[in-house]
Amino acid sequence: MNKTIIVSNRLPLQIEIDGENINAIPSVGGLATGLKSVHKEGNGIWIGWSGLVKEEVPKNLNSKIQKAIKKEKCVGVQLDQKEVDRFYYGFSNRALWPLFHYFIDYTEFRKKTWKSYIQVNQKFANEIIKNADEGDEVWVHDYQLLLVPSMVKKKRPDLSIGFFLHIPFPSYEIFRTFPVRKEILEGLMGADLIGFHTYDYERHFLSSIKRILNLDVQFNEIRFGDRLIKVDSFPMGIDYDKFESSAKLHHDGNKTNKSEIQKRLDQHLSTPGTKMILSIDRLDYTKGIPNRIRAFEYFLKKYPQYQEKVRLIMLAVPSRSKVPQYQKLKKETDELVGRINGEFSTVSWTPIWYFYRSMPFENLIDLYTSSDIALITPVRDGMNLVAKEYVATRINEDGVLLLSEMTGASKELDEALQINPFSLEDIAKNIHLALSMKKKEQKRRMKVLRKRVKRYTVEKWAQDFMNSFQHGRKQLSERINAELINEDTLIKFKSICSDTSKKKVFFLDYDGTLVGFKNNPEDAKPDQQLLHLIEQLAKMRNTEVVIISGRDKKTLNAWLGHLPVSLVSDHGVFYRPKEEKWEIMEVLKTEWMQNVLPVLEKFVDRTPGSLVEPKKYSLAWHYRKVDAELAQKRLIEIKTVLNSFISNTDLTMLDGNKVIEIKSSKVSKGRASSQIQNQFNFDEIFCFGDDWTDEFMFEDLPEKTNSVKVGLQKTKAKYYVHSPEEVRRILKYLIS
Ligand code: GDG
Repeated sequence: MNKTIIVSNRLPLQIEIDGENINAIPSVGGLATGLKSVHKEGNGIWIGWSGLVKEEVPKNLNSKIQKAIKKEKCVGVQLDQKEVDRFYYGFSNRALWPLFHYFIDYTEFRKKTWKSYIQVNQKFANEIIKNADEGDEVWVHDYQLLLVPSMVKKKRPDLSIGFFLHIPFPSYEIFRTFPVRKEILEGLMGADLIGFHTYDYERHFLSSIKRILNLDVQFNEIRFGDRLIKVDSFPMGIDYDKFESSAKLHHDGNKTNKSEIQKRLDQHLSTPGTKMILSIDRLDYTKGIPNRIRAFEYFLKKYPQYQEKVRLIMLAVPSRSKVPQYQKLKKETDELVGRINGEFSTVSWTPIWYFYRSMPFENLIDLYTSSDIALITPVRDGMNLVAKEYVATRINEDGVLLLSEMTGASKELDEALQINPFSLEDIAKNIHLALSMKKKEQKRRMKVLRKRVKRYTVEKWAQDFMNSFQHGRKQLSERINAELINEDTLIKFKSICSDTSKKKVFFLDYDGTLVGFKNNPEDAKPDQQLLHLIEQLAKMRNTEVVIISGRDKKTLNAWLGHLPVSLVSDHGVFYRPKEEKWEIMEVLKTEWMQNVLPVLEKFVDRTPGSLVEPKKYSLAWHYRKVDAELAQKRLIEIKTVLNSFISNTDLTMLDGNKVIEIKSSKVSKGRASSQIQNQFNFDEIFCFGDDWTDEFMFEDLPEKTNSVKVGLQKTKAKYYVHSPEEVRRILKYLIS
């Protein structure tokens, strides 16, 4: 049975060293809960860093620590202090984190940290490769490991790789500023499924893929070489039951055994008419903390009736305190809280209670259940689980959630009061609205919110991702109805070729079959190696080679005319039998071109990067260099316009690889290859092609044909291979 390997920067455990004793204490965080069924209950393993740097671990305890980690079904990736400083604090948290959260000014690109990021990602990849058995599934998490998918896929194409990004993916205009934008995207292209919290992040990512890597995207699938990469959104949820049941327990619990925090909260709430506003986050500049404090100050000034009645409780958990921007934020927050408390406090009231620390889970529940309002104001946040946790603890269906529209959670939590975190006016107005909201309205909203958070939990999220992952694997095997060429097929082909008594023919498409696609059509000129290969093939006893292409005869002549092969140009309009002159295969009318050409030229005027290629018997509109999104739009327009031109004619419109071609429906590679076959009646036929125009050959040639598709699309061919390089390897083997 295949296993799943989960990979994240940090392992879901904490190592405690007590003298010679080592304890690996499992974390109870959301991710660990969501992945429990895949990890501990399945036969999975989790690969990551233990949180201890090499220098901290006494040498004699190393193997003990690894053992303790292994007991938790985990595998440790060891990092030293320099690696943590450069890979984690440096590149991950001083370059990627700010960039992905739209803080371009904070984004520091340094070659040294980038090098370390590559090297540590390779370390993770090596550990995966070491631990993976044939056909395993690998699920990689988050921005610290963006290069891991490709590093693994390169060495182990048998593994299915999923990737989930927990933070936003920024818009193309932000992402394009990053010096290693291309390398980052290429790093992800090893994955088979890429998940984001929201559709917005998905579309930003696809936009960068189209523009920076110039790849083909259809709906939510990226064509990468011969692979299809699926991109989708999976909004992460929480362990709902844990929060709800803790809140119930808190509600029904022993009233005499209250925590210190709860006693303080009760004291404040004991005065009639008093209310509490809560915020919880890591002290991070993405969380909009200074704006929140300023907005609260503005609120107290604008609505003075709430002074001495309303209190803001702010729990800010220390985070990345080694990074200067976080130190600056800490200072700013301290000063703001100090100033406002100094300005507004009275003998019995301080407006802001500020805790700069982390609290035990039970105290979080005290805070959530005692607060009338949760004020969540990030300027950017991938999801924000605090918002969902607040909702889950509101067992009486009261309370109001004020949620920044810049969080991923805002896409799902429609019934929250949504705020623009950059507008103090908007925040203050909504605090006022929340404080004066009737219980009935609070309940109406909270009911809907709770239903959503309860339904889509973290377990459901993990399940959904895994299902989509496995579905993708199944779909791939169904999509390819042809058989991958293996050693047995090669032996069969070879024995056909060795039988000199039989008349054999090779119908070979050119672009995409013998040479890979190039951005510039002229760059696909055959190299010496290819010319030699075709020549040798054509010199085999009793063997004909026919190069059959959509290209014009001038190009074919110039590139391949000197070889002892037959040539078919323009999809089957012209034919040059071996060592003879060009002849016409189909007599075609061309008057229609005068009407269609101006239409295509108009499209060229309006579509930068596109061009018209007038051929002798057809017209082609190329859009390979057009901005991907504009191309999509224009394609719909041009097809509509052209369809009206060609209805009731014998013209047809072919939708090719970044080209639309109008030509007579009397011409096709299928018709041309069949004509040649009928003329010579070959005993054995080989046919290699990669796109839809070659499908006509696969369909029209006799049943006995050994037809080979290059690429993973659905096909009528019997066999398939992955790339033109493989075609060349096969042909080389046949002539050897
Ligand atoms: C990243 C993305 C995305 C907080 N203080 C204490 C404490 N917490 C817990 C909360 C919550 C978690 O930490 C914070 O999660 P968030 O989602 O709000 O934010 P990030 O840490 O920035 O997480 C974020 C998330 O990944 C998941 O994909 O939603 O957008 O930035 O669970 O309860 N827990 C305890 N004591 C505290 O003092 N015990």
